[in-house]
Amino acid sequence: MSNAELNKFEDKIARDVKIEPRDWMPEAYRESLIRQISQHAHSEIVGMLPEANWLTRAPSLRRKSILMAKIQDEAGHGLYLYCAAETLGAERQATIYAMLEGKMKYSSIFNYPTRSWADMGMIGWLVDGAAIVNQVALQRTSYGPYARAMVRICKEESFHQRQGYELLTELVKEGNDEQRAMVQDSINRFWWPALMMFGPHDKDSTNTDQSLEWKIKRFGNDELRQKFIDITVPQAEYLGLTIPDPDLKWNEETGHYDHGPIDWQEFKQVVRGYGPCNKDRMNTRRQAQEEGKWVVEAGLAYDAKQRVKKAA
Ligand code: FAQ
Repeated sequence: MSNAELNKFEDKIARDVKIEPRDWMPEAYRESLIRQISQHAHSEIVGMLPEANWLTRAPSLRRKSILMAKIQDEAGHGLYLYCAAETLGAERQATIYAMLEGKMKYSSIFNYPTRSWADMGMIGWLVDGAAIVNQVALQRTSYGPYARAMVRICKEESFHQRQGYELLTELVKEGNDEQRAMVQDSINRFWWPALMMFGPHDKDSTNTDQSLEWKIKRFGNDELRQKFIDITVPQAEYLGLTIPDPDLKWNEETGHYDHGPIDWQEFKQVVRGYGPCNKDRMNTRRQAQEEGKWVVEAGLAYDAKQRVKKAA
């Protein structure tokens, strides 16, 4: 590395000029991006599983079509993100195997079970809602291919969030007491895991300071989590739901909601692989990888043949 290269990189970061695949970049910047983008891609793919659990039990054709479209969108998001990681030199299959071998993470939220139909609305409203808050900020991330992938992903996530909220609105406003109780039970289970999606408090975060400096992340974990809470509480009130946090209250002075302590022990357990569904999720993904091997091999063989043709 020459000083001139580093200066050029730092100057681009300072001026908010995107870093592109052929630009020189510090090795640690490249590695941190591969880590975050791959983790994000894995989350989109594993994230299809909790919803797929309810596809065959959707209560109407309309709901089934919406859910199916949403799950397919998540697959697409995974693909854009694997492509973005490839521009940094991360070979896709190797990245996928790293996740299947437990060497790479995916979002903690997808290790929780979906026990009722209300969970389909809750995932759209809370999980996609949390994902959007994070991803809107990532549209301004410093790495070009990641930022551009986020623009399209955010548009689709926005539809996901809305369909979730609409589903829940119908259940609580037009449903019976049992259906309202089902929605309350769902938020009781998903509220805290949704807050954990934003990662540990900044003071305990390993990557935040450096990622902020490089503008990979544009905000810290706590600021984004707070933003999500501030947006979501009034929406919960409209639905007539009680957020399962007795310490949650509006703070006139700060202009934000105060919230109770997050159970970081639970978060660590889930991230280490001991959440309610970790084993199940990994087994399903491993089986899918094994059964889909021939498709990958056929795709790669076709690609190789095309390259030979082009070169001839
Ligand atoms: N789960 O130092 P930090 C979606 C790890 S997409 C598991 O603060 P960082 C769409 C973290 O990796 C949801 N691990 O980390 C959808 C690090 O370990 P490492 C995914 C977590 O990267 C909806 C360690 O803890 N979104 O939902 C989690 O600076 C519905 C210390 O943390 C993204 O990935 C966690 N929740 O900040 C799909 C967005 N949090 O890697 C289907 C992009 C932290 O050093 C259905 N990612 N860790 O070994 C990001 O913005 C960041 O990576 C954060 C974490 C904010 C998630």
